[in-house]
Amino acid sequence: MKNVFLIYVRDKDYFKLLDDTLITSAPDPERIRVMAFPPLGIQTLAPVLRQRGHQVRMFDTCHPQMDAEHIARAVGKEHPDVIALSFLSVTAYPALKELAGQLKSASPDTPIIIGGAFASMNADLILRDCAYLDCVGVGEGEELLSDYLDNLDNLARIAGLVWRSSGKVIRNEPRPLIENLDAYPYPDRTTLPIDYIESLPLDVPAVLSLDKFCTIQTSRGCPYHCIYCDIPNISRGKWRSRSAEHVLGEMQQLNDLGYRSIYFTDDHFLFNGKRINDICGGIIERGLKFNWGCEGRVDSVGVEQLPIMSRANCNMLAFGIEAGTQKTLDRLGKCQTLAQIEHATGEAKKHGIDRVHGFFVIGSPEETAADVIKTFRFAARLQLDTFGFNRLSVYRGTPLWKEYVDRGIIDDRLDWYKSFKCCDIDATTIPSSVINRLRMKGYALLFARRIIFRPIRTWKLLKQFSRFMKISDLLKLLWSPFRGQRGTKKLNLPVGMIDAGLEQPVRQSES
Ligand code: B12
Repeated sequence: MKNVFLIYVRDKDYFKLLDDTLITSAPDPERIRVMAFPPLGIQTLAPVLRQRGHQVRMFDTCHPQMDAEHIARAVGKEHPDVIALSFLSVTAYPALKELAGQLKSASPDTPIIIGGAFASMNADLILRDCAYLDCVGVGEGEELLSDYLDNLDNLARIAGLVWRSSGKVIRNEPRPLIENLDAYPYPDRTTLPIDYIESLPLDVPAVLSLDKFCTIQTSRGCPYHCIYCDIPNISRGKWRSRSAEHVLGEMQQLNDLGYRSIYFTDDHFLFNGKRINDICGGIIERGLKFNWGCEGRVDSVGVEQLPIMSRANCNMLAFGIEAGTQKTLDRLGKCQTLAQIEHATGEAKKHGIDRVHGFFVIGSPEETAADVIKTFRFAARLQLDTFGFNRLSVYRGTPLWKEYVDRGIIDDRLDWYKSFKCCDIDATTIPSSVINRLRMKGYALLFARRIIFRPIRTWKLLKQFSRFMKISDLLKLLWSPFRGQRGTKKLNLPVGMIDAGLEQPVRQSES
């Protein structure tokens, strides 16, 4: 039996404590409400370790009493056998390093193992970069972490572990993907004294509902290869799922615990039509009372399951639309057509999905200003309720990162811990300043078309947002696309451009 501290490390830009002026009475002072996604990774791992006889204490650094100082004090006092740090993406890596340094000095003999998406794709580089870390668990942690706890004195035999031995970084053979995802207990959503509040992405604090909210993962992976996405890398291009029965068992538990809003973090929930049918049929049969949201591709079979999804209280469906020109869709490797986008979003609305959301990226390679305008015009025609237009970013481990390394734009050895906006580093894109201008015009077009052609639906949506939002925040939300770039946010640039003293890639017109 090992005593494990299992810690979810957050990037401070991705959570916001809910100001209790909104809530009259907070039942449990220790308990906090935070606008953030729950830490499903450690919620998933904790019950597995407990089931195997280990003692697990969970921490989420968004809790003021679980920040670095508090955790370091607890580590210094209790000296756990192992500290396991979990974090999601490149943006949280600086916070992770800082915390690891504090925990290592609080208990130098306690080994620190880390894991999560970014860690899995950069294990060797992280161990070379951060001396406070002892090893990295690559990929799924259910078997790997308990294997590690059982073999602390024989690390060479743990598949999927990257560890340090007499100054050398050693990578053990990869651990196969878990075949039977039904084999594990349901995530622990009760131990952490935190209520996670369903909210929109955080540049404007929009509380969507105060219903008891959580996330669930019913399948893993995606077999498609969009050039900007790391998921195929993480899931080795495979799609695997839990059985409908196993998922419904968890949903029954959540329903009975009072959860009334659930978001599926599946990379691609719409992949298997029959399974969707079985899950939705079970939700209806059992009379489960929660609303739920999920994400998927427009070309998936699941689109034909929309009628039963709607009857099963699916009230939010987000599609990876990305662009409104076939040229850019093909450049991004989306393997989907404009017609499929119109069909899927139209079907979703026709079958009563309350909020249909479209994810878009702008500033893609070879995308012109005219293409971006076409994308906004296309979006304006779609049956979407909400939409997000983010400048395309490149992350290590994606095909686009590899392309930029091959084109000599990114130095993989020196830039590995960064992510970049393509429009800041790729000469084939349009400049960021042009994108922001086009985005403002585009949002004006989208808002205008909604108010003129769908006034009732737009009014309903605004009413939904304003239920828990201060009017000032609602106005900030509506005005946010028109505020343009605020202040001089330091650009993330590759060493090659910094050394050349370049602030922008040298574009044809300028050369
Ligand atoms: C849901 C999600 C979000 C949610 C937040 C979820 C959260 N928990 O906070 C939101 C929408 C807020 C979000 C935001 C972002 N995300 Co996101 N997100 C995801 C998504 C789709 C699923 C994550 C999830 O819930 N997994 C389910 C749980 C069970 O899995 P897990 O946490 O990975 O844990 C498992 C293993 O990793 C492992 N493990 C985890 N911790 C540990 C610890 C140890 C010690 C060990 C041994 C193992 C281990 O075991 C667990 C069980 O198997 C992933 C895609 C993916 N498939 O990973 C992208 C993903 C992680 N996100 C990504 C990105 C880029 C971002 C953003 C930067 C996007 C942006 N520009 O805003 C932000 C950053 C947010 C931040 N830093 O907090 C990228 C990361 C790429 C990279 N190289 O860093 C991914 C891979 C998506 C992609 N398309 O490439 N995201």
